[in-house]
Amino acid sequence: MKRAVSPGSFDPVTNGHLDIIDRSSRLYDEVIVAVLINTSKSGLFTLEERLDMLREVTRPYPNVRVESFHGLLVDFCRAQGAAVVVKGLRAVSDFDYELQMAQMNVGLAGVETLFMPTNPLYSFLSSSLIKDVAKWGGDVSPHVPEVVARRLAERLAHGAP
Ligand code: COD
Repeated sequence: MKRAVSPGSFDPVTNGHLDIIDRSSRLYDEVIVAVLINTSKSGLFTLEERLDMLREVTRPYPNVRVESFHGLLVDFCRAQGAAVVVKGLRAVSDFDYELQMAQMNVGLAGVETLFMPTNPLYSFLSSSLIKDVAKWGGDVSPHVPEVVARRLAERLAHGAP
């Protein structure tokens, strides 16, 4: 079975992430969306909330499963039997750091990275931009799944930073 991991913080998942997950699901038998448990950085959404949103938006994909991980991504890949990580590339600015991580991951464990060019419709999207726009009352509904737009509105209405 050809299995790939699509990792990230997903705080929250955007249409850009979802596009990469959708396209990966056509290339691999199974795609594991892996949410990093980052104890040193608190996000807008808790880990459980991110997992919930991801599980809801990936429900139409029978070969996509959502998990969390901590520590090294390559250890998670090894434990899951995945030899490939899929990453979306938005711009040259993404490339420098992504290349370093990809080379490190090959060196550490022979885990390869497939870089998928972003869909031009979503090339400007990031979770932080979405949170910033939503925080100031901008309409993010064209850029995120419906469940995310709803949760953002609820969270920000309750006074989160
Ligand atoms: N279009 C296309 N792709 C996109 C878009 C978009 N609009 N937005 C995001 N993406 C893709 C990118 O590939 C990105 O890498 C991925 O989605 C996730 O994005 P984020 O912002 O949710 O997540 P990041 O960048 O914070 O995630 C970083 C990781 C968790 C993948 C990384 O830190 C990691 O692997 N950490 C584990 C620790 C580790 O192994 N460290 C050593 C690395 S060598």
